[in-house]
Amino acid sequence: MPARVRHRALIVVGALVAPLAFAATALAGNGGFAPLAPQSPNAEGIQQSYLFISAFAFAIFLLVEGILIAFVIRYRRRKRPRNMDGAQIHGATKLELAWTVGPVLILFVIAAFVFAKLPTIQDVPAAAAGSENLVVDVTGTQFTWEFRYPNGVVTIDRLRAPQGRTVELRITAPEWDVIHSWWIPALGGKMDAIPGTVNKTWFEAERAGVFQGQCAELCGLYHAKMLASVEVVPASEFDAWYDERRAQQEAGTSTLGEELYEGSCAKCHGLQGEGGYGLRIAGTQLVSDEQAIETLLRRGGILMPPVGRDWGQTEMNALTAYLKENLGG
Ligand SMILES: [Cu+2]
Repeated sequence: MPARVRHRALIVVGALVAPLAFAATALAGNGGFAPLAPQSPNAEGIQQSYLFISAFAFAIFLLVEGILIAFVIRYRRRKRPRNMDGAQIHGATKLELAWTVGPVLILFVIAAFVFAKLPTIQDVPAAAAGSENLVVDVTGTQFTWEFRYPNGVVTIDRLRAPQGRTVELRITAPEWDVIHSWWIPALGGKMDAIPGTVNKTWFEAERAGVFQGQCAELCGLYHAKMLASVEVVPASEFDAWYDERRAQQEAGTSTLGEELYEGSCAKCHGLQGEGGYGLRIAGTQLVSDEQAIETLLRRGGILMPPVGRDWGQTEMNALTAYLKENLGG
């Protein structure tokens, strides 16, 4: 083999082997290429579509690569001089028809399957007689998820939900914010949180547990910290918590202040207010001045977004009390 050819061959082999070597790490890192085990009917519909399409993709991959390898071997140069063309082949009507009609049929079958699944994925199921869907307003703000329940309960970054009951999510972002995307893979597909628009999605968790997710639309500096989780608990436990949390919120004894601090403030200012991307706030005069804090949260600062612009007085009071108690001078 001439040196130049050998050199090229090495590069080609290297380029082929490297992805194989990294594939194992990638596989170990994300737990596999398949979606998480679905825990809600809409997530099941998504997984079935994923597997259905993957079966075709895998079969086509095997077919194409198999033929490619067979042809490379069958029609290799052998003793023909390097500068001489191989045999020219023209026309194979049946074959050409087959490779045109085949893909069209495959695409048709895939489209039909996905359209048949779409209602299960998209449409919020009607509530059974005697029960109601739980409707939660979800707002994505740089870099926090806020959940607002019909009875006024507010939670941050973690949505609590009853097992076996349909939870309808109305997802949006404030007018002054950017686009985010709600995504808890085990409980369904992504849904964009767009300023000024309300998008709907839903889930009905089949078992209790905590399901993790994360903002799926690059939304700024701390996009990666915009995590979300759904904690599914048995329905009776949920009902008890729901009423208790409301009472606590009204009495000012809930953990809302802490949740707001960790969700909205700590990502930039540090868990102890020690500073990070944002300024150090621990021990400053500001944190003990409710009025100044409220003004700052509602209007924003030079680099700080107005994270509290749309907060109610409950949230504002919860946060100012938390700040004063925990980070005050
Ligand atoms: Cu985001």
